[in-house]
Amino acid sequence: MGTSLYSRISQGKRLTVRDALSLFESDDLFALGKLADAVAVKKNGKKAYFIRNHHINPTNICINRCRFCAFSRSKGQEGAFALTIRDIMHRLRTAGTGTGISEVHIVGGLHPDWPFEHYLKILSTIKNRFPKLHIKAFTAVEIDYLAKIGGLDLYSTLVSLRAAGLDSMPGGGAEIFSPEIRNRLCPEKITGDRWLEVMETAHRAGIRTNATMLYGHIEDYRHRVDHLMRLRRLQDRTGGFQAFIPLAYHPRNTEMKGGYTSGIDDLKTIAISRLVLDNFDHIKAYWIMLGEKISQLALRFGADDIDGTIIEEKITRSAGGLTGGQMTVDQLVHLIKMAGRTPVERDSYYRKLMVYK
Ligand code: V47
Ligand code: SF4
Repeated sequence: MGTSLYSRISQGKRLTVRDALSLFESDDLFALGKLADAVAVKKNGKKAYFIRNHHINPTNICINRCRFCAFSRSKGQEGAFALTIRDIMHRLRTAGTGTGISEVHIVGGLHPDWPFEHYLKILSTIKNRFPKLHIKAFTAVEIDYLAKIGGLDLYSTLVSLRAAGLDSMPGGGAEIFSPEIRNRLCPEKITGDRWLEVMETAHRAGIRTNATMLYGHIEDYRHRVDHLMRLRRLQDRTGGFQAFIPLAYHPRNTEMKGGYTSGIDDLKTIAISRLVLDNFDHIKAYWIMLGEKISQLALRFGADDIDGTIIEEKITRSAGGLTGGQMTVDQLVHLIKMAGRTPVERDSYYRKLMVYK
């Protein structure tokens, strides 16, 4: 890394496309980590956040069948599943017992037969039974689909979902925005521009969301930088994103094959995200995809959040995730403390629930 870039970053100057590319091309991982760590500490102190959460995937039946997705199935195919609302409630009751989860994260496939009302019913049934549970549900891809099947515009779709119980939205489905890569990864999926439009509309409707980037497959650094810049531009306009989560590609059981990402690339991507996305408060090192040890290191390379207890995660596991599906609060607290950070249990809006000294 050149000295002028180093000093510009230290002074908090906004990175250009060219700067970001040269960071990706640099081998100076330690300098990069130090810069990103300084930004993270400036934004969030020495805190590292986690949440008690539970994931529910209502169905893996999906009309899109993205090439990197090992989770989805076609209707009638072996391994296809669709939970009833009773099943969902049963899972929530068991997950909530004794663990005190504060958030449920619901994402799934685009089911060919479920009507819009079914999604409203999922939300309202959960909300009626667990009024304090925060519902983070449906990626921008699902919201676009719900608007289509419900025959409403995006804004009205989001308002109806919110009235039924939706509190915020996760960041999935972003993949890589650039059409040349996206068309090869997931030709059936909404475009990058449409993903951004859904998020912009959600932010305008007062719904906070996250953003992700799937990396380590067929893209190159230019595409990652383009992706980050588009997110930064939208965030400048709306301020509605809470956290950015780089998602490391997992190749097992997918049509695309390829290898796992390297730990070096994972840390680099976390650090550069922290530096480029100067208008995002939080960078999340999603431990279930990065593995426990890399996510721990990531807490010293720019990340300030490692997601949560996550009981029953299926998307990563279907694609060869190397970690188990659950960590206890004690394990998360230990992992964070060993990284030299203060564990803070948060709610879905990053308000502190408990600080573990
Ligand atoms: O949209 C699918 C990705 C996403 C694979 O917002 C894969 O807090 C790697 O978005 N290898 C879902 N990734 C997960 C997601 C997420 C996770 C945790 C927290 C939040 C949040 C969001 O997983 C999908 C897709 O981009 N994905 N297949 C795969 N083989
Ligand atoms: Fe369907 Fe999402 Fe998997 Fe694509 S990534 S096939 S949209 S479940």
